[in-house]
Amino acid sequence: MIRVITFGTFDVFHAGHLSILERSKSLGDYLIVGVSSDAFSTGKKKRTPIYSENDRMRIISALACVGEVFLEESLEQKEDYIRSHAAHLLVMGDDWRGKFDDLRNICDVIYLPRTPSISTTAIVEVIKKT
Ligand code: C2G
Repeated sequence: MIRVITFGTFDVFHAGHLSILERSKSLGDYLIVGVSSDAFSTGKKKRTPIYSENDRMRIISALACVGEVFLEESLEQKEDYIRSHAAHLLVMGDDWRGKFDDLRNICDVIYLPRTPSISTTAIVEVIKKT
């Protein structure tokens, strides 16, 4: 039973988010997702998420590929989250390539390619212009 963990804000949920979650699940048996809190995400992206952390967690937890979700409050707690959820494999998008290599002493770490040409920022820009 391989437990996979991944993290993200997943604001304005789109097909790129779905793809990384489905690919993450396919690398193991059970997928755990850390959803970035509003405060953490605002600090990271310099923009308040459009969907609240509660709504983002509800959307992610309703997906067939997701076993459970929890709130991710900081990057520094990543090791604690991996340990407390007994994860064997950390999956991140390749925009984070190299950033979590230190965690290889507690679990496997894989960076998957991002889906091209889709992002929350681009969607928001299109909506603004419409
Ligand atoms: N993603 C993707 N393709 C896209 C857009 C996003 O594969 N076109 C992936 C990202 O690589 C990430 C996940 O979807 O793995 C969530 O993306 P974000 O919400 O932008 O995540 P981020 O805020 O970078 O949070 O601890 C790290 C963070 O929580 C990661």
